[in-house]
Amino acid sequence: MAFNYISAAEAASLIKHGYNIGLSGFTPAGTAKAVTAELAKIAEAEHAKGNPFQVGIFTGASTGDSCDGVLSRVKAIRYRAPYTTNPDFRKAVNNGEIAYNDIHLSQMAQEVRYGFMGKVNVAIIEACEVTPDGKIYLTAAGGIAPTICCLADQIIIELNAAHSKNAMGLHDVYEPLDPPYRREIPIFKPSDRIGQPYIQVDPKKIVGIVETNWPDEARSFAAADPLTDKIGQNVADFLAADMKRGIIPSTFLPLQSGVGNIANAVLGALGRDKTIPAFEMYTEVIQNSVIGLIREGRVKFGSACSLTVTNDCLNGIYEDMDFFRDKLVLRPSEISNSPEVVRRLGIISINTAIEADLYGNVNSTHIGGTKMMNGIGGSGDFTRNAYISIFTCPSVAKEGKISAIVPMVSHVDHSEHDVNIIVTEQGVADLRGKSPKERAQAIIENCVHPDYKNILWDYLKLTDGKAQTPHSMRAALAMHAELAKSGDMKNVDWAQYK
Ligand code: 0RQ
Repeated sequence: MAFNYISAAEAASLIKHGYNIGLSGFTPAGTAKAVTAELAKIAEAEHAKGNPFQVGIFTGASTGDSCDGVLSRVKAIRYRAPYTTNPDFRKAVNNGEIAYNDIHLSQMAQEVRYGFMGKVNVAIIEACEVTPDGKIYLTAAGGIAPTICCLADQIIIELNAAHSKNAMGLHDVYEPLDPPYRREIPIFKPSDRIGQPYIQVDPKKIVGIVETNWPDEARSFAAADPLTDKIGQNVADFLAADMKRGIIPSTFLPLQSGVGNIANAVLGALGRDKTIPAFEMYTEVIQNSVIGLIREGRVKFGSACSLTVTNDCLNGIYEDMDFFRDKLVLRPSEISNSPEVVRRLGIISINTAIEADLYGNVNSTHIGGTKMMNGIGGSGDFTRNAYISIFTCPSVAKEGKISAIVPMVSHVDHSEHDVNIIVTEQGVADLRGKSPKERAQAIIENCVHPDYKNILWDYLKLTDGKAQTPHSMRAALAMHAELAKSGDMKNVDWAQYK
């Protein structure tokens, strides 16, 4: 079939007020860019005429500025799910301008299929190749692309020359059946391939192809610093010790690691620790550090949803595809993050907390209990089902005015039942096999910053010390209240709660 080649502006004009649009991509990797940037211009023009213009966005994870950024600045987003990292989007959500549904990334595709979020009108898919018989070859991420291609009335392809056609073959596209027909997802090791390297669609649904040359909008990383290096080293030392004790098999287990500078530092430290054998990753994002470790032979295989790497790193992969072809696979997010597969493979999960409490509950999403930061991402998919679940964070934030360890978290994303290990630059609290009271001791002794140790011991003295989970209900959020009042948690005065 001969396709209709159109401009990004013509493609955007197919999208009407009230539509739900489905986007390829996962993190800024593989996300459509040109059509959403044009859509923002249409929304702005319509608003200037006094007309409403807003859409719903369904995607894999965060996107780049050319989607969440431009669209939130012109107030063109009514609804969005799931995870996002864009500062302008965050501002709009916390101003009450956008209905934001922060769900586990593994659940996004199936919740769209189940009809929980409404119809997908148009899918915008970034591809490195599309064939006349409707085979779409994705770029740097799997995301929810297979599902939205299947559900959408119309598909727009962004054929992006910034992604080499060498990306063809990177993907393993597989979509499970819905209950009651679902079967096991037959992945038994990270390198197993179970699907096709492309998405097959009816070519008649492809209403236009937009040719672009627009690199991914991935963030670059801050250089490692002594704090993130120390956290990374603590994680590596803990894992090496657990392997020595026989808790982790001597062949090691596949790792999942979140995004950001701490995750990069953790992987750097694991790569350097030669007592840990070369390992595999079954994860959602592959960052620069993993690519370096694959080249060095320290990571044997990487299964992920996206290559969330800098553009020079991505081009290096494309150029070296003969080397990487049997060492990397990209999957849709419902497979890369599948709880079933995570539990089966025995993944060691490593994610970042905003704050943790004395009993091991973790907040990954909210500041001060009410304001959204980014979202839960895939951290819950992995944590709940991991062989060992680890959370890392610096012991203090904002020049020491905030303790990351608090009596009670202001919002719960990962409950005490799921969190095994907490790591700060101060040390490692091993919560496995411990009662809540034992966990509190381990966390204060090993993870809390020296400035806050006595404050937290004194908090426990306000409780009866006997209950299953000792708390003073009046004082449990007093450190947060003090931060809001004076700007420094250290000023908390327990005397008023005695
Ligand atoms: O503030 O931006 O003003 O400097 O929070 O914190 O230390 O820079 O760390 O960028 O790794 O983000 C949990 C948000 C950490 C992230 C979170 C302030 C701090 C700073 C950011 P500034 P850092 P990071 C993989 C798995 C959830 C999803 C997930 C995240 C800013 O890792 O979104 O894990 N995770 N997904 O100063 C107030 C506190 C604070 C605080 C830190 N206790 N109170 N502010 N900050 N602690 C990804 C995917 O799923 C795709």
